[in-house]
Amino acid sequence: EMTSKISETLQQLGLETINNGTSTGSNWFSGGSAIVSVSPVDGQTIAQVKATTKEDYEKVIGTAEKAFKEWRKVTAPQRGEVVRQFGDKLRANKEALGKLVSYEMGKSYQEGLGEVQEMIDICDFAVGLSRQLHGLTMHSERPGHRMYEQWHPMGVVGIISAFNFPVAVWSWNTALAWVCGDVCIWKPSEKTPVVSVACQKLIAEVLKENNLPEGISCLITGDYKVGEWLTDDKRVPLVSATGSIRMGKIVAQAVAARLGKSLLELGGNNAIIVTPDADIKMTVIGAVFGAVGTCGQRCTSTRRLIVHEAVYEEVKNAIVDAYKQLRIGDPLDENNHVGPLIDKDAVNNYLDALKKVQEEGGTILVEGGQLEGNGYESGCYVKPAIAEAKNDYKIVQHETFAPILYLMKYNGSIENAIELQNGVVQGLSSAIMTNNLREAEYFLSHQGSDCGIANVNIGTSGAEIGGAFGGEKETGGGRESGSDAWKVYMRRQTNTINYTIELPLAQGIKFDL
Ligand code: UN1
Repeated sequence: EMTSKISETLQQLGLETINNGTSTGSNWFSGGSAIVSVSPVDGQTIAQVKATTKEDYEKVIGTAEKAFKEWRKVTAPQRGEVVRQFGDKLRANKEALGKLVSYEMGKSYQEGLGEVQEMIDICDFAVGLSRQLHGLTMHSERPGHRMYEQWHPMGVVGIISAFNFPVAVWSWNTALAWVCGDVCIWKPSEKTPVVSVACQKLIAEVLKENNLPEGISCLITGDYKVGEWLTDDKRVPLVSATGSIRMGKIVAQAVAARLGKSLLELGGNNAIIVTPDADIKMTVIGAVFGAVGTCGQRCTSTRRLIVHEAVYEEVKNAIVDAYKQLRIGDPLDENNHVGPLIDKDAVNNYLDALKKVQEEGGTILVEGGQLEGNGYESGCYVKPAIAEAKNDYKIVQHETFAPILYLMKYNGSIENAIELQNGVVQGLSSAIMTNNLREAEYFLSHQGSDCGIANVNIGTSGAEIGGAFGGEKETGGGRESGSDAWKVYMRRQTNTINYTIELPLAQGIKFDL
């Protein structure tokens, strides 16, 4: 049954009948077992969504393949127009969707709205892109020949997304894939199925209003097994996956085994380097938001603070003081800074990490722990913690998806800080706080940060959609969202046209008949 807190929101999103499976925007979800969505905010059941069966999956794939044949005939700017309309639907439903994201995932209402804003922004970006999917023209080595390249749609794109950005990451993929002429099958996290049904419903409305096939946007739900159907499926030329390194390695191998393409956005272990020339006030805001925002559950969350010895005590005291101000509680209450973790497993991982850092020799600076009592009934609320630790501790090398910040010291020059910062298997986001031009430029140079994202005087999280988002090493190498990330959703074709009555061969080869 629905809780009073969210029933109005579900109604606004047209999901009042979600529990009998009729409001998914598709009628394939018949046979599967129920996935129960429980809010980490108050432990209440939001709704049940039926899992996709293998039979359902075959229907979905068939529908998607058929839709692709239609969709690729629609011109790219016209596809952009459909994405523009989807952006408008999101604008009209921003508050309701943002609230549902907040309630189902546990991030603050502000962040829920911010997530929907990212969706709107990527739609706008994709609309512009729909007239700019251009290739290059080359000079042929043969006389009377013209050579150029064009980008064609790829087909069915599989999208596996994580609970932490339950709707935005889907939209970064779909908005681009759609203008590129692809159709999408989305496998959201089984921890956040209701928001995915809400999104599917909105796009299904847009497609219907435009007399376009529903299969342009498909939703499948369930656990990793449902994801495996996608990764193993030759009919899915591209699989975009966001999640843990462990999951990414499985996806990458399965997709590679059939020589498909994958786009991976996996774990981060993001650090801020704080130099002697850092603005301490800015550092505190950037580091605290980076470490505790979204309860430490962003890929870009700040995990490590690498502080120069000259400012170490000052920075340490300022951050510890700032943590005293943090209000933890219901994320829908705008007075709170930190909401819950996604579920009790996440709480256990967090507690385990705190234990491990101490076993390895770390010192707790800000005590963590699970919160109990009034307002914390879901069992998912924890205290953001800080530990002094060494970079080579096993637990520091590991991404714990929780608000734990590791503080470490560096001596001497910026090179030493960069060695620590790069000394992890992940390579997503990084930042330096400095007013020293030499240090900033060194950090950004080829000798500097090895991450996909490198920032100066801002934190590690909060990347804008206009840039390419993703990272190196075990982060998986994929790039989503802005810049030229669209290219991964298309296939490149090189075309050479001979407009003479001769047939000269390339490389000057003579072949006389
Ligand atoms: C993620 O955590 O998966 O940069 C994505 C940020 C957001 C996206 C994070 N714009 O923090």
